[in-house]
Amino acid sequence: APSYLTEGRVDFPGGFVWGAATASYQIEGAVKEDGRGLSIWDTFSGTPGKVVGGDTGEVACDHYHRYAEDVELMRELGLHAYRFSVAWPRIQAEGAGPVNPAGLDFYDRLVDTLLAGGIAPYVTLYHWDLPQALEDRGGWTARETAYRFAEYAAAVHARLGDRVRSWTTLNEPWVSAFLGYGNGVHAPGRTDPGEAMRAAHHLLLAHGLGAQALRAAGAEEIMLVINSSPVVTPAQVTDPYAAASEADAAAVERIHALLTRQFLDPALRGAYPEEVLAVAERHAGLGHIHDGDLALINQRIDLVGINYYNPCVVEAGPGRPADAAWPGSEDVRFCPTDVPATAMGWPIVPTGLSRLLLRLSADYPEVGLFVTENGAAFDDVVTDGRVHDAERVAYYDGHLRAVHAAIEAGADVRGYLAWSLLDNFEWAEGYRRRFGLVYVDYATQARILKDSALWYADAIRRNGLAD
Ligand code: GBH
Repeated sequence: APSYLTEGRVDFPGGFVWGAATASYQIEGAVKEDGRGLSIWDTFSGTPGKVVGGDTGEVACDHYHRYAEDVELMRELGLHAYRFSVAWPRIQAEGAGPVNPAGLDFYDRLVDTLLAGGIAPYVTLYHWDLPQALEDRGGWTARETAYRFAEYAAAVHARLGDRVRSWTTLNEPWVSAFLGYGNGVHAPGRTDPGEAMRAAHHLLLAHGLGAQALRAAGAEEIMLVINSSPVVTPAQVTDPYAAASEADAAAVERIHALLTRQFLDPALRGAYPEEVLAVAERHAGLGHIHDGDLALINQRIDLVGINYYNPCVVEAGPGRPADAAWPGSEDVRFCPTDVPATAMGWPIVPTGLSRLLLRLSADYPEVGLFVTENGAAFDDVVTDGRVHDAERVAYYDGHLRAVHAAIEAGADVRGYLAWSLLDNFEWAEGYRRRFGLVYVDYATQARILKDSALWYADAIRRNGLAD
């Protein structure tokens, strides 16, 4: 067995929340139904050369029509919670103005079906499908988009707030800003470091204004979800306690500031890290940061959601930024590692999740943590109607042990959501990358519970891991 598998039985604290997550554009399909408008991902995936195989979300898992069957699978697995996102263009086709009741009806039905099955809905308001009409007016580089987001958030809460207690404003604003406007790997596919820095600020503003609107409407639990990674030197990938040179330690802290503190310091403390302000000033000036913005961004929230897949491995290394997604990373080299990796090429390092949770709980003790995504793509094959995904079982086992270790060491981690419930549209990678607990045969839309799903159901039932 790989060395990252620790042994022995572990029990999670009582009340620990177990679940799974998805996102609207990745699973729903039905992109033209019931008055849905276009999103930037319809445009982007419809542009040749942007997504592997020319795949789009037009049909995806057809969840829009099959949601009841999918909730039934969640019940079989015993999920406590299901995190899904609302497609903004279903609610406001053009991202502004009167709401589309038919779009809200879908989420209304979904929420009722979940509650009838004893599953708590965790609603994410923005998981990357910006209405194209807003992108045409500047998208996240435009300040106005933040105000439109707050109106949209209030509209969704007005319909679902009587039954949904947990609300997430944004999923992974770093990805929206730096892959969407920095290296152009995601929609809208723009490539300008100044635009990326502006987008990051307007996303934070949208979070603050949205959280304020949700709180005013009586939302019980408000969360910001970030993609985060522990930033480590190559030696620390396998030896978490390896010492780092002063230069390497500086590279580590710079990348940690760009990836994680850029979002959590404003949201939780009302201030940008100095080095992030310097990068913004260099690429965008500071005119987009208005007086009072940081106070608006710094709303009281209940939880920070952490999406973790792999550590970020760096060392000091003068040069130009290796990737346009990382303005401010001059003098940092991103390093390859030789530990086993998933089909995405992402190194498998469960101890990275303990390291990350412990650092965040030390740095931001005022807020609770929740693992809102963790999971892996492997090349699944169906044999006799089964999927024997032992590597994914090992991945989940290792990472859940890492979460448990962090809790034992004092981190306040309230729950864990597997990414993903279903195989789905993996953004720029299309359908070839499968992250699901449930296999989707796209030709027939048949669902097959993978071995990892059965294993996960067992972990949920015992609130822990067996020997
Ligand atoms: C999540 O994004 C998404 O929320 C989800 O929709 C998606 O399906 C899932 O993960 C799996 O991809 O070091 O510059 O190369 C994960 C986003 C992917 C962000 C890897 C950082 C590497 C950045 N992360 N990525 S870089």
